[in-house]
Amino acid sequence: MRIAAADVVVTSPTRNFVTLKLTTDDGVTGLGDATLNGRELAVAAYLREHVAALLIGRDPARIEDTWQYLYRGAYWRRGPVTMAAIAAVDMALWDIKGKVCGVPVYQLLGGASREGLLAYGHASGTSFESLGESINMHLEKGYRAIRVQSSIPGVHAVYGVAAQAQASGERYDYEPAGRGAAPAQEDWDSAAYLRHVPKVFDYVRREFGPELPLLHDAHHRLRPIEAAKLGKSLEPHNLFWLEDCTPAESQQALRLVRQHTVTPLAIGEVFNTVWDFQQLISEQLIDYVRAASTHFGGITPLRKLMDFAAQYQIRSGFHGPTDVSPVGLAAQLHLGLAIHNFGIQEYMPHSEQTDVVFRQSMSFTDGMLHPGETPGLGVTLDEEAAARYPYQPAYLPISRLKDGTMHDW
Ligand code: GCO
Ligand code: MG
Repeated sequence: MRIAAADVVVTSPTRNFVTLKLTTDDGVTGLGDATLNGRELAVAAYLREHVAALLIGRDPARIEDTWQYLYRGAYWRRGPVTMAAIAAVDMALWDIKGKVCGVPVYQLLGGASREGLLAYGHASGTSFESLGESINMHLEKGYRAIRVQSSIPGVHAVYGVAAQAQASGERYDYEPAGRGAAPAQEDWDSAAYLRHVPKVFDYVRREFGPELPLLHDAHHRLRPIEAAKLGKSLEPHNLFWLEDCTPAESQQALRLVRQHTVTPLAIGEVFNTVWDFQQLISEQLIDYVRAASTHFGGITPLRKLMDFAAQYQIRSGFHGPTDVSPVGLAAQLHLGLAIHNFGIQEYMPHSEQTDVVFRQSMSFTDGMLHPGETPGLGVTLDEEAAARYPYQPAYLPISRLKDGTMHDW
């Protein structure tokens, strides 16, 4: 069996997705996610112009060798564009192998280690009251773990606080920037944030009790000493994790945070290779790995990362925003089901339009995700539906301090 075609599909059913479709000479197809939010067409071009032709004629069964061929063979390693492109190839090859063998991909990865995957949903509010409503809505939908984000007095627009749709109970597809030719601008004030967040968790624990697993995302905005202070101030509230408390480039920053707090730490949604995690894992500076299969080179390297992390009792908390496509989500559901050191899976349901373009075998029941039993990854792409939603420029927001200084978003 040989790879006969490699096609890149860009579609925008409420948000942009880049999908690689590989077809073998026997007519078996495999899908891979190559979506890089706000820089989508760079990965589409990388695949179309530099990878597609290299794949034609290769044996689709050789997943590891193809991964190494694209990673080592390019000379220019790592980085989000390269690794999202390689991820798409890797996922598509696992999808093909599953279909050829007639089993879901998790069976190829060692079989299920659990019945389902604990998922967390995104609750948010502009006031304590609306936050409480949002948490209740998630509990009613079955979520057993909840990420809590809140507006901050004095800050105009804050990361992670959803617009109207969520509060009214509709399905929402969190697109903070919206579409447009340039990024929207938000503002930021770390001191105001550090004063307010402990009050938010005082409220949530008072209303919802001590047992509900709660998570919070600081979205790379704090300096190490500020992050340490936040972690310490949230200790009485027993968080499941504090996410991305400092910009992720500096692994050393986490040493300082760790010295001061026992609040569990999660990091790595913007990481691309094991090297970004090396110090964090070997020095046990984090508790959860936030990588996404889509931005980390696919299932093959993420599996290796999790085996490395397992030696240090570090668990998975794979990145699952709506900008990871249903194909990328499926890839990490199969992996999460198979590995021993699964922790939790982020879950933001995709929009209805997205669910029409990508049909999924996965299920969400009583707060637990399962990839389903369809051979391969369990996602099919409706190309006619995809063609109805052409690419639209969309950017994540940028963030500036009150004096105009650019800040981390
Ligand atoms: C999360 C993330 C996302 C990112 C988004 C950027 O924890 O889910 O922080 O919401 O902001 O993936 O493209
Ligand atoms: Mg995050």
